[in-house]
Amino acid sequence: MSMNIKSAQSIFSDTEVANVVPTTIEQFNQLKAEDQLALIWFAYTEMGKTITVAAPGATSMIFAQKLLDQIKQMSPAEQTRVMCDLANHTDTPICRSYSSFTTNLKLGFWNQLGEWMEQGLVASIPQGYKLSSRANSVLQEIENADAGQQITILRNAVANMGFDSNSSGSRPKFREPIAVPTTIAARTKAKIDGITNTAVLSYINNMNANDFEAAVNLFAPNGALQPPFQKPIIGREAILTYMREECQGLKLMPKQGTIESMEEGYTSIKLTGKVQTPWFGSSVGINIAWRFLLEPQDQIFFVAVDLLASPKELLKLVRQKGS
Ligand code: 45D
Repeated sequence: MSMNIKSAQSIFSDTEVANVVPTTIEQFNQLKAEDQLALIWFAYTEMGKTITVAAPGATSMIFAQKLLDQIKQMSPAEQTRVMCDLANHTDTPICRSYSSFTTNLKLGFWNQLGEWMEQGLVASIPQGYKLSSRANSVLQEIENADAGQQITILRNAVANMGFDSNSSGSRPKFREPIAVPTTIAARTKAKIDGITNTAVLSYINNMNANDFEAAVNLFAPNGALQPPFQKPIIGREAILTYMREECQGLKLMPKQGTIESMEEGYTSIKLTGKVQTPWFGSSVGINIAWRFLLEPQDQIFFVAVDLLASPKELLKLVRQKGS
């Protein structure tokens, strides 16, 4: 049997991922817009007690500034309307512009609105707003999740909003300024218990240096990267575009790994550890597994990044044969 993406996806298949993320998002999407906005508001302000959101890169925010200023000028009723439109995926010019933003820009946009709501410059959630009982149980589930899962849920909720005229989702994105890779001398070198494989170590080191071209060159030409709860992104060019949009300033901290020989000279490697996002820095460590499938010449044929169900999963490396 030769390797394909489907067989690659099933390596280390006992890895337990945080299903709380897709299930709460699905329930969240069923709520009415007012409940969605209030729920995020409650979740966000409660989390704010324990974590400080890093200010987004000022340069990128220029792309959202026009829209933000436009909203700031509106009456409170119009402001509430725009926010509901975003949650409802209504076809409006603002919802279309929002959909053309990268995920980070969407987060920066809401982060600014949130600050303005707090300062009373933009319409806030009405005092004493009562969530429906369904919304309350979704909020409860989010509160029970770990911090890495919580911020992933918030991020996905924000990413889904707006109106996308192109249902395939492959719309042109605003180009964000591309970060300059860290100078060679200043780069960190990952140390991962149990792993000496150069391709995997180089992947981690290049990602941590924002050197996405070098990271992508480690992939086979038809290689694939599968982000948490997403379909695989296939081919070097698509992966590079994705990395430039989604991976700037990430800190990958794999701690341990295990390696297995596969048929036809392939190798599979699983790493577990933490990832930090520039949004929350060291205050949130997201529990992650990387599942690599390497070709005989060690090019990356496939890597899945999984959000782990619990910290227990960090230690579950050796595959239980026959289970
Ligand atoms: O609606 O190796 C208000 C890959 C109320 C690549 C609000 C990766 C109203 C390969 C509060 C105003 C990327 C896959 C809204 C690795 C309202 C690779 C605002 C993994 C919306 C390792 C809400 C990377 C706000 C990972 C402002 C796992 C919410 C990265 C803000 C994970 C939420 C990054 C923020 C995550 C969430 C970032 C800023 C989970 C950020 C989350």
